[in-house]
Amino acid sequence: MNNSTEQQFFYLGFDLSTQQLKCIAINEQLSIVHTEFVKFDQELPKYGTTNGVYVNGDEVDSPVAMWLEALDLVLKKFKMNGFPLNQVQSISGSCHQHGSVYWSQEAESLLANLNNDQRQLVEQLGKAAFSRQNAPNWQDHSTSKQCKEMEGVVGGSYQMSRITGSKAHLRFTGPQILKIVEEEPETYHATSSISLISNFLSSLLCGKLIPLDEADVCGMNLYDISKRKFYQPLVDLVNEKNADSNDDITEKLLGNPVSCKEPKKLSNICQYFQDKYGFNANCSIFPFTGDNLATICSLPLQKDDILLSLGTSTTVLLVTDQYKPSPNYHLFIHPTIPNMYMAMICYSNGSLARESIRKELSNSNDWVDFNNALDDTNIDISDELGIYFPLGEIVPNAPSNTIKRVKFDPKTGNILQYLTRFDNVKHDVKNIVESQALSCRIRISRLLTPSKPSSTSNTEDNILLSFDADREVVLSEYFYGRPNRVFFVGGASQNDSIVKTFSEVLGARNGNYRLDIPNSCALGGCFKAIWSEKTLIDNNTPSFDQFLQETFNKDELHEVPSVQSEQWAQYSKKIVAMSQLEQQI
Ligand code: XUL
Repeated sequence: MNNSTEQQFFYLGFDLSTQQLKCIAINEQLSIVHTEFVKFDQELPKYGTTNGVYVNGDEVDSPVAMWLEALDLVLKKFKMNGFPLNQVQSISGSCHQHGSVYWSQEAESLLANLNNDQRQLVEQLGKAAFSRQNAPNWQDHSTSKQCKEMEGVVGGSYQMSRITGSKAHLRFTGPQILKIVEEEPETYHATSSISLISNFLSSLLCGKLIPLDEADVCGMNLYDISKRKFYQPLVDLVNEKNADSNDDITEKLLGNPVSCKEPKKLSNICQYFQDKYGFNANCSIFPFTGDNLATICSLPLQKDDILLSLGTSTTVLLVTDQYKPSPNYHLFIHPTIPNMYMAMICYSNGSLARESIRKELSNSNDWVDFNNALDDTNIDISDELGIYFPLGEIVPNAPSNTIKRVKFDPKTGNILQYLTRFDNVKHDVKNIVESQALSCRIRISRLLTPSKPSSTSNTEDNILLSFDADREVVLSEYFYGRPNRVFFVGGASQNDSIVKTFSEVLGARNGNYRLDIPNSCALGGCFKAIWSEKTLIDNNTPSFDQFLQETFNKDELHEVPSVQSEQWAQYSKKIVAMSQLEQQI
């Protein structure tokens, strides 16, 4: 140990993603002091995974044993590189969402008896601790039948989203478990407990089975978010399908999840990790959560703040206190701020769609021509709208190669004409970025704190829209909400013109920022670990968002230049047209 690390306290954040296990250590100032990772395909080749998974038709899963090996390996790297694990005060982390691990009847005693007898985790738990050796992965899409069965019980997609925060999704854990009940009854019967990946990892560190995390449980389609308990008719469905035994799914899920209302220490790190890696016996383990949920913990995000990832796909994460579910997005309980939720919208089309227009515009490999067109105020698209989905889209649900261009009446928003081309590809440049941003704005606006309509917005309260397939929403609900701040991350967040357009359409009141957070999931785990530990020691520790606000290094945030957020009102005119266009898909 060198002088600089002497007497200091550290906090670890794990990130078990599909392709690697990463672990980061931070100090009291929230600075990263050490990082280690294990890449599954490259460093554990004997499992023969590709990008961390096995793909078999529409089934996608990962070997649980590989994750056990990765946990030992990543900690071994910390130790070999001389990191003082005995100075780690607390640990939390994140894992990819929706995957499920099936523990055997022996799991509990095997976990309780883990010891440093030279054998690795994989040798001590091995096959015996699991009734199913592979964990279904979020990329699995083999559960259409189960999604239909589950939505049949609750009365459709809107009802499902109202109760569980999301409509039924193929990757969600409820449909995945139901499929195992139906297709692998022996496996299900041999299963003592089922965990998400998040409480699988915390169970290993605690040496005992840990219940689900209440934020991550919202990715299962089983939890009634308003009532904060499993939704009985869905529980009954799973139990009834398993007619051969009296197994109760809620018992297998280890009862009530661990509440996120206040930090809850799960236990100290178990003896195995103390003996093998030198962890302090008092090192606390706090609940692990899902990767997207940890991402919002990596920044001082407050109510109405948005984290917008402009990557190959587009992902919107929003902190909200409005529980207004819709089949268009997901709502999860916030992992660290009581009475808040995280909304998530996942689009499949992002940078690839923009790139295809860029290629139509010019042969150049850079974005100069594209950006010049986007910034050109002489190109008027105020009565035009275009949507561009070269890939099949999630919201709105659309097959691949859905591309539509229209002219509409700017006074009413009514579509006047469908076009095969605009006069010039430059119009497509402006339309693609604008419509991508507008789609985000429309879908988040009902979740933002409602405010008075701006004087320029021409609201027609009696016009009804139906973005939400099962019910209609008053148009004005889409006009009033404006984000507090928008934080842009991902590849295109470096493009001034794209980010400026998104910022103007979204109309944040208190600034638009961009930043680089390559370690967001693991960092979210670190921040949760340090804040939880401090709150338990000192009751006066500020709330999670205040704590980060005070401690976060502001130098990492870069303000987006020259945004005119008052442009926001003019885009309201396009909302009716967008609604009509989407309904034609
Ligand atoms: C979210 C989702 C993915 C996984 C893997 O619903 O399926 O983001 O969490 O990252």
